[in-house]
Amino acid sequence: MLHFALLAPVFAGVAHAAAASEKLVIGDILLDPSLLLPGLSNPVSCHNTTVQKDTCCFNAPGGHFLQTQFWDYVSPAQFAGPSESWTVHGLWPDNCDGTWEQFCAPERESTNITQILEFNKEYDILKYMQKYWKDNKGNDESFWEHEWNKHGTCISTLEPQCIRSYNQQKRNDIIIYLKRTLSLYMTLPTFDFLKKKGITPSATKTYKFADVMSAITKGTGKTPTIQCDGKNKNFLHEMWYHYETKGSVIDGVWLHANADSESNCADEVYYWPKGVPTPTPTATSTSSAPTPTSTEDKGTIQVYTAEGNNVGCVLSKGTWAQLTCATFRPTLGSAPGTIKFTSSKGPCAVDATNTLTCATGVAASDFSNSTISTGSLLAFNGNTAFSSDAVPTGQVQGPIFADSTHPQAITLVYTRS
Ligand SMILES: *[C@@H]1O[C@H](CO)[C@@H](O)[C@H](O)[C@H]1NC(C)=O
Ligand SMILES: *[C@@H]1O[C@H](CO)[C@@H](O)[C@H](O)[C@H]1NC(C)=O
Ligand SMILES: CC(=O)N[C@H]1CO[C@H](CO)[C@@H](O)[C@@H]1O
Repeated sequence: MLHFALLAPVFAGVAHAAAASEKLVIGDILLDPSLLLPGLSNPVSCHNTTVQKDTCCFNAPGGHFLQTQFWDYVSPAQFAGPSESWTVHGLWPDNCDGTWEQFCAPERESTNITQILEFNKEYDILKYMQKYWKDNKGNDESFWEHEWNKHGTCISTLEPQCIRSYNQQKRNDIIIYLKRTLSLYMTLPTFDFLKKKGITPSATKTYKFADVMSAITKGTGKTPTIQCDGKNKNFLHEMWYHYETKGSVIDGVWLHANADSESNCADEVYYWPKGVPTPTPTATSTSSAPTPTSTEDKGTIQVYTAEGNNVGCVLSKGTWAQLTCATFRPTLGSAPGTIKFTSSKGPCAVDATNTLTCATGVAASDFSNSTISTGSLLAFNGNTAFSSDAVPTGQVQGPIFADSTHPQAITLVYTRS
């Protein structure tokens, strides 16, 4: 059986994720079961009881698919994608026993996926991929190539002889692989599945892994594989959704399936906010009580944006700027497990308008801290989110608010000098 690769658009996918208003139309992949293409009468992949000769209409040996997603939170170096969306990793064909093939056709590997998309005038797809299919080291093109070369070339129903209008210049096999990956991804809003169950990114609390698992299982009806990283495997990092297919990857039906591999997460996990500096991998808790600091302890308070960029530091009055950093001396706070700070102007407090101020005569406020690679991430009332009006430039000093009410989201990191 052959397929037409590029017929009229029949499927409009609505992008889930960050911006509900964001829509992407995935045209050109047949996805209308009413057309009842021949492959749809084939058995479900991995459930055939006889040998299926036509692997253009039956995915084999890779018949168990994974649409994999990342939560790329490692800041500031390796975080990627919108702060309220998981991002695409790829679409992988596993064999029915959990093993898999890889790099199946060296002659069909690609080194120019961006150019191929442009050649096909698939500018919307490219733009969407640049936002949601992110490499955490910043090299999206080579990440896309890797996914296609390693996994896409192993999908039997995408081999050129299965695509009737296959065109060597257009590389319909690659285009279909990308589009199918995205069309599945758009129906798998991991961020929203979790949010519905009250699981949202936080630098201060952990979640029961069982609750994360059940939120996702509720979303699709089947169990995912969830991957965590960090030394204690307690930071959510990857979500793998499983499928079996009826028919081809081009126009077949996708059926949610249970995981074919184990999750590796600890019982309690962090869902770390993107843009907040990451704890060191050895940190097991971000809310442990600070130990007494010696009187010689002093340092600066660095300001980071939500994108994880170090854009300035706190000055002696409690404002911030891209100027010489003030020195702060931490001492134990009045509540257990907290610290307070004093600058040359006096104790630092969050006042009635939620503004940070250091001046003589004010009663120092308690901050909690957690150890991260660059220092101590500060929290006020358990919240690490601070804000300001904008990133101040030149001699300008900006106010710091101990809440998220102002447009420029920032975090504060005490760094011992
Ligand atoms: C299912 O079909 C594939 C592809 O033809 C074949 O390799 C496999 O042995 C079949 N499974 C069974 C149980 O017949
Ligand atoms: C992509 O690279 C291949 C191999 O070098 C080349 O033949 C093809 O013309 C390139 N495609 C585009 C659209 O640039
Ligand atoms: C400045 C300060 O007190 N930092 C503390 C933050 O918390 C860690 C972990 O408890 C302590 O080791 C630091 O001294």
